Amino acid sequence: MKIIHTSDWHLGQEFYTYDRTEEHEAFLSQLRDIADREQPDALVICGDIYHTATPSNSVMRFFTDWLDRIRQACPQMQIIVTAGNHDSSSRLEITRSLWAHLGVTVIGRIEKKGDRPDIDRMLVPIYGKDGRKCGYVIALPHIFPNNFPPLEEDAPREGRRKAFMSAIGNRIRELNSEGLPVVMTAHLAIAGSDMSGHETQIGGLECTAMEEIAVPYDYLALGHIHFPQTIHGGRARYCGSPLPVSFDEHYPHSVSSVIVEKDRMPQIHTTEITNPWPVKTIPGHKCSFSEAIRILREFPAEEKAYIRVRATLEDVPPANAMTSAAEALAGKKARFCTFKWDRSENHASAVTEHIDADTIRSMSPVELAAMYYRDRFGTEMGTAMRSLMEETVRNINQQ
Ligand SMILES: [Mn+2]
Repeated sequence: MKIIHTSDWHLGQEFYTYDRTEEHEAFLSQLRDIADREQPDALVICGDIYHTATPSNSVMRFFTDWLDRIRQACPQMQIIVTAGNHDSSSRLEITRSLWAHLGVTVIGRIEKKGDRPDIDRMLVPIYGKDGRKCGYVIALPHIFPNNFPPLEEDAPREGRRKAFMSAIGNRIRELNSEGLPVVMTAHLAIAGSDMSGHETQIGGLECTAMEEIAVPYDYLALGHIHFPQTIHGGRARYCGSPLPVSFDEHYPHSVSSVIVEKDRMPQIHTTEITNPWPVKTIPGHKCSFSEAIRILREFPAEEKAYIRVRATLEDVPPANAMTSAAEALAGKKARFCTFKWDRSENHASAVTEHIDADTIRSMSPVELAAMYYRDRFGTEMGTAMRSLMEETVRNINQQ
């Protein structure tokens, strides 16, 4: 069985207020060409189709139109779409029954059949070009670790994920009497993976141990972590996001094609995606603010790029920082986005220098966050961020 494995499209993402349709279009037309050239049996899209749970009408239409174009490039290919943590699981399923007529299986969430979770709905038989069954895809969407449905009433929360995984394992063993290859999808963070480029640390409860996915799969197609990597001795892989979602994802992005055979190592090859608007941090070395602006002025006028300006912060950011950067790029194609401030050696961190446990106790969580923000980014936390923090604190207190 041959599959194309992709995830983390983040359609509808605005990058520092810039619209990314041009890049998403460039990616999807490359994906269409790959499907056309490789004619795989299945395409698995492992979560984070959209960047937000409420994508706009035009973004949803964009997805629909492109998924259909990709399908037409390889009509016998089955397409499996699962929800990621960024997607609304129920919104994704709105068009599920229509897509089913076109060989597209959409799984946003785990549904119930009677009083038990419907596991069979997630087990998708795949048919090859000769019309014969050539494997299975177990389409597991993103589920928060504590939200796995119980198999039996009153089953304790902590054990539910494990019980659910072994129920999937048992069912696929039962179904797959022919011994066909099995691909499983998941959108989660496997403990010990390389999380380079992710702004926030993923850890603790949010990580899943590899052994917890006790399902007899031949290839585990993962989404969630954007840095592409093969793990678990070659049997599991994060295909990575096809485009950078943040400035720290400045590595090659690709989609993976995988040949999966029973009891054999998957054969993986990747196709790099050409991005019309790469992310660039300028300059690539530490320097003063004025030096950074001087280098920015030399940026080629015709080059398309999202620009993050890197400069050393002596104290607080210069008042004219944004205007200086915008002026340095005036008349050029490049899009100025933000700054990355390096701390000067002699600039002490407010948090590490001036704070002790008693001070922390006397501060509200929001004040503490505001101080951290000031220290980390050299500027005040905005009102929107501040009210979001306050709302979060209120929610936590209520719970
Ligand atoms: Mn993602």
